[in-house]
Amino acid sequence: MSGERYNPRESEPKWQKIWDDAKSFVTANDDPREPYYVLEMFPYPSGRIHMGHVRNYSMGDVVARYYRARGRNVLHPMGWDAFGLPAENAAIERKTHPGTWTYQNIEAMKAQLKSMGLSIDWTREFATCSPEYYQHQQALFIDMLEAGLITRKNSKVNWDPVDMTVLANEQVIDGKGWRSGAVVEQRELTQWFFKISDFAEDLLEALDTLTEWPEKVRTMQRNWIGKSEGLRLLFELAPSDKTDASSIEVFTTRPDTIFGASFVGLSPDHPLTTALAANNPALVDFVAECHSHGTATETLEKAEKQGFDTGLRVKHPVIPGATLPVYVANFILMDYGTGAIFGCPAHDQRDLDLARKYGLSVIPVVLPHGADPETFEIGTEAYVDAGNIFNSGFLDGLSIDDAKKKIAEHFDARTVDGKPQGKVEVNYRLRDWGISRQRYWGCPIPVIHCEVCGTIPVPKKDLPVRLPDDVTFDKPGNALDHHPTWKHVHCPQCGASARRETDTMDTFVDSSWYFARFTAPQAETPTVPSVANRWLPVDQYIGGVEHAILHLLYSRFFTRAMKATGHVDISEPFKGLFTQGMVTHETYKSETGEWVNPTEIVIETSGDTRTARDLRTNAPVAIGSVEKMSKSKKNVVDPDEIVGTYGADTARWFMLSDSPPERDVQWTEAGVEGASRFQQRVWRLVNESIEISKQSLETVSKNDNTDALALRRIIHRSVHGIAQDIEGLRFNRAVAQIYELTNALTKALGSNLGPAQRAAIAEGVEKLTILLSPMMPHLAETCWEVLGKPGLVADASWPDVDPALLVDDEVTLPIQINGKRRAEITVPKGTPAAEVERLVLSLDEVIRILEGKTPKKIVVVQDRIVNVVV
Ligand code: ANZ
Ligand code: ZN
Repeated sequence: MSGERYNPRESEPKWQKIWDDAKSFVTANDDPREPYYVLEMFPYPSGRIHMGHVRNYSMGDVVARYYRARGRNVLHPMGWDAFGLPAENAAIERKTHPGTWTYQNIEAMKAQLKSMGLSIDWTREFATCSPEYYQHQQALFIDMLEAGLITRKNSKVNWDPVDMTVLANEQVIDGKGWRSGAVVEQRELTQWFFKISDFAEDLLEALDTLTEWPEKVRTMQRNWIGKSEGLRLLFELAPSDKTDASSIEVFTTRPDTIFGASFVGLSPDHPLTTALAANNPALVDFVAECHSHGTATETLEKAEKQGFDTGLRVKHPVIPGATLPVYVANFILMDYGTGAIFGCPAHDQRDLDLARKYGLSVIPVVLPHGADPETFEIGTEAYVDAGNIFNSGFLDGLSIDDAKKKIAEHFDARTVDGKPQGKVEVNYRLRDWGISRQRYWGCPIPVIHCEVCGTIPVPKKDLPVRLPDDVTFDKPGNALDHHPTWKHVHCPQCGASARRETDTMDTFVDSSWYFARFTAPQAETPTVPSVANRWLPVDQYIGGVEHAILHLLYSRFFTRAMKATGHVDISEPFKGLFTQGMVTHETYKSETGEWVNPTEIVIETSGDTRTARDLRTNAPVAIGSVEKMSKSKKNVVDPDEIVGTYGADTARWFMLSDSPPERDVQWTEAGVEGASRFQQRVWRLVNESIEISKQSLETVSKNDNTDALALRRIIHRSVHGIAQDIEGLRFNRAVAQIYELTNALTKALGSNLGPAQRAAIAEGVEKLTILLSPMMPHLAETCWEVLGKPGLVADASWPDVDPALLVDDEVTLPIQINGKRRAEITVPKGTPAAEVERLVLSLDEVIRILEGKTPKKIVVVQDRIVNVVV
């Protein structure tokens, strides 16, 4: 084999089969070693893996293989997030069943993942669309329903008119459906909700304990939960013939600005609005106009501010005799606070927009530090920053915080309608999680609606509630609802004719507990608590930052809900979280402005300029900016092609080597070729040291040879440093250290090597092979084999480190020749005199000064000085 090029196409499938046959990566739950659970976010089976997957799974595999080598019992599973709309759309397009499409994709993608040589325990694989999985999700649903963690309520929902389904607020982006891109409408529907808002405070507080999460993700979750401390405040209505109501309750976080109030605002869905609309057709029209937009906060924030003067007035709570108008305004949500506000245009942008539009007064009451109260004015921008209160009677001169306290006390001491006028209150922006979806390809919600008994959970013995296979997608909407028989059932309680729930669960439910299922994927209950508790939380979770809110927050909630129902005994699912950057590539455009795929061009370099032309037509192609790989810009490379050309190890290596893992990595031909060359270099090095490695070397531990000792220091430092970098997920730095070690070993190879040097090289090459194995596992196995090492490198222990070789204990000795300092030399501390003498006499400067004479005497004071007498 020696002398030949390394051939990944031959060796990669070979080792994959050997690992498979040896069950190398199958994990036993009863293994007594300390557990370590590493997980990458499981893929949606879209049909093919992309380079983002390659990057994600390469990182996870390094972690998995590393901790295996460290003697941990590693759990590294893989599955499929397999429910969801694309399967239904594909079914409609291709006239097949969503399941057929899904399982074909799974098969194709699994083959791709296997070709990457990932150390995955495939015996634990599952797809969330299989009844074996979703029956347990249904059981969890029933337990959570019984534990009061789920409710059914009527609510305003985001309706996607293209996908014909409800979307969660998180799934509405810029007022549009996250998948369809259609402008979302508002509808009122009865929906199932997980009561995530009950956990708002806990979900918020526990973020502080997630010290192994990126700060940015924690901040995003904090903002999403959106805790506000404020005041509920009653405004007395001035007598009016339009309503019997006597007061309006608002929620404010800025009671300190009360002297700047210029109106009270009601949500279009506020009961008072509804009551007033009964006699006011113009108001009915206004409310309808508001409803034609989505409910998502973002949509409301961006929409133009609109108001409707109800004609009602309230008494100003702190200025005797003054009154304020009552408006209905489109930006006020009914399900936040009280659905009513007081508007202070000088210090709130939305209020200011409304005030400018309808000519309401703008009274500044917070004076920026250093500003002149006589001339300070508000233009088109509200002033929302710090300052001191002014124009505010008894609050004048106070800071915002002090004014908040004082005004809260003031209102607490007064009463309206027999209640305190103001009460301190905490509010959260986090809404309950609406999970009803009017789609077929999802987990059926296991309930039955009976006219006599109401809404009844399906008895557990009747689970799973299976999706029917014989469905058609020729009509828009929910195929389950269209099915002729599926929904007609008997009530499990009274036996009367009843109706099955035809909504299915949001697919984010499926991914909210799959990590727990992996711990006992064949169990007859959703989890085996003792097993789950041993494995969980996941030690290291790796995935994209796009899941910072949705999936990661839902999973945190679901884990708490599973704890409350006895399925696990932990609250946080993921101890360590790592969000990797994206894979980018140059873009190319033809003369006619069409995107061109990298495989269709050739690049020519002359000096510093690079030009591209079309492979077939020779037409020039413009080289564009570097962007995230995406089908729409055609700047994608296909993992299959890369693996076919260079091998999986090269792809893995390049993905790990080029940038810090949290940053974007740019895929380049030059980069992947560099990785491929490195693979061959390692292969040559190993081959050239086979003979050395196979000799028996009893003198290995003798450190009396400086070169050998220096090399051993590099080896041991690499072992130590690479371990630290992998543990810190600094894969690119680990890779850089492997390069250095390879260089050092290549340099050390040569003729006339003494036994200590040969031993050091043998040690170094063996250790290099192990260090390499998390990143280039196939190459490492091949090297291990040719070096004649026993077993598989996949089973080898991480090399031991001699701590003595890590301490930086070199000394620089001055060299005096005939009493004059002429040179110096750096040697490891404690280097014996004879060795120092040898080294000194081989120094160029010394040879020059000696001019061929033999020194009379050489005195080496260990670790201090060298005196040469000529
Ligand atoms: C008066 C005021 C003056 C306000 C001022 C702000 C600035 P956060 O911090 O996000 O909780 N608000 C209250 N309920 C609302 C609802 N249902 N829909 C829309 N807006 C609502 O925001 C709380 C602030 O948002 C509250 O404080 C209220 O306006 C408004 F200079 O009260 B504020
Ligand atoms: Zn019944």
